[in-house]
Amino acid sequence: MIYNDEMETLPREALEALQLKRLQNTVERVYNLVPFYRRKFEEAKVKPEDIKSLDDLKRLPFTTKQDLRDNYPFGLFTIPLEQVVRVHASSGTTGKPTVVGYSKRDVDVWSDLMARSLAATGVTKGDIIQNAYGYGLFTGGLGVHYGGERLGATVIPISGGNTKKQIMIMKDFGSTVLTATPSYTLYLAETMEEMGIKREELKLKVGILGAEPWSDEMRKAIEEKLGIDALDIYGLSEIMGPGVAIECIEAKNGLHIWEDAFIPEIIDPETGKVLPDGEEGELVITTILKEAIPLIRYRTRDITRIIKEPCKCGRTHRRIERIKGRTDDMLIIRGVNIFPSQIESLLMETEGVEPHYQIIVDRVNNLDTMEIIVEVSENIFSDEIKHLQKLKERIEKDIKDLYGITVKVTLSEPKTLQRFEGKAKRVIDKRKI
Ligand code: DLL
Repeated sequence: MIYNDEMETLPREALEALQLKRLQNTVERVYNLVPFYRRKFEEAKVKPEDIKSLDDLKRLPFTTKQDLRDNYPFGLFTIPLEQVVRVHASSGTTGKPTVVGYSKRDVDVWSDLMARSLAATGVTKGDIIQNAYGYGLFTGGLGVHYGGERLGATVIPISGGNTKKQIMIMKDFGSTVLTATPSYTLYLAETMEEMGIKREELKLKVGILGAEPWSDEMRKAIEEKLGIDALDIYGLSEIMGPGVAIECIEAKNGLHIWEDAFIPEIIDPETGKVLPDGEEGELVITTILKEAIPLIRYRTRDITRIIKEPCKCGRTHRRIERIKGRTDDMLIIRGVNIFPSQIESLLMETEGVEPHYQIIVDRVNNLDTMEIIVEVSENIFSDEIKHLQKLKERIEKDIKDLYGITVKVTLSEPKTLQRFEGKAKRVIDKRKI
């Protein structure tokens, strides 16, 4: 279903004219109100009036997570605190969190974009949304919550965790939509099995999953276990939260990025050069509707490409391909670039292993080493040792064939690896510790 027919199907020309107008307003706004931006623009020798076309966007300097940290907590806000009605923060791996603020209008726009996103996955006001994204400083819980209410659906604000109760409620309340990270969804499915509850006993029809990278193979496993359509939702707190981009149920192929609110670019992460549509690189987003903390050319570090072909659903907003990983998650093992999501795809295609794994990277005698610990299925586990040995060797060989590097695979007993209620942490890079 299309939530905002006029905006979501706006012809490209009109959409781009709207983008330009909003971009000019935003640039003017940050230049006048935020000393940080004024300084950066001056350094780049660019003034708001230089932005005459969308193409001029590339003249503006990038903004990074470090810039947000340097201006911690409220230094990049364009409005006084009495006009800020909400703050969120994302906890980085190191140091201080990244703080973002929202004006009343920002929350309103976010609710609308999130309602649009939910509608694009087929959710209507008749649906019951079990919202298992964490509530709190993380944007997942409240972001989905406000969007669900805006759409008129019934939202169960259950948050993450409390897994058995979660399943009881899902069954008793007849939840039709699950919103959670893919890794928590897997954990829910597994707990359901342990409780002896079959997927037919639930009314669940769609999962709107995101906040972390997940492979297509993982999607298949989730859809199979729960008997649902699993759709991908993308967002980041710096830009807004969930609902920046969403897969539509009609195509289930790429995520529409809401271009009346965001301008996406793909750059070469090494040189910063803008790449043409279709090429893979780092996603850079400029917000053009935000009040409290607009961001100009924010480097997301997420790797994807822009799909230029129009979508069969009729929406005119371009799509991005599912996120492959982050530039800072990419493992360089003896010079070979590997994304954890690629390892995940490979494991998931191997019979006898479960979607639970961990990657441990280390450096021994100046040489990078990689160990993959993966759980085996119950039925394989009871097999003879020689079968297990074969399975281990097969995965090692598959990885060698694909990347040309030797890794160590360790099989782990069923249900021994850590489960996650929010974002999964699957890589331990001891080289960085
Ligand atoms: O994860 C917002 C969100 C909540 C998105 C709920 C979707 C659903 P942050 O905690 O700031 O915000 O983390 C943002 O998570 O830069 C990506 O690296 C990653 N990420 C988010 N969605 C996806 C996705 C929320 N669908 C960071 N696929 C982003 C892959 C994703 N990675």
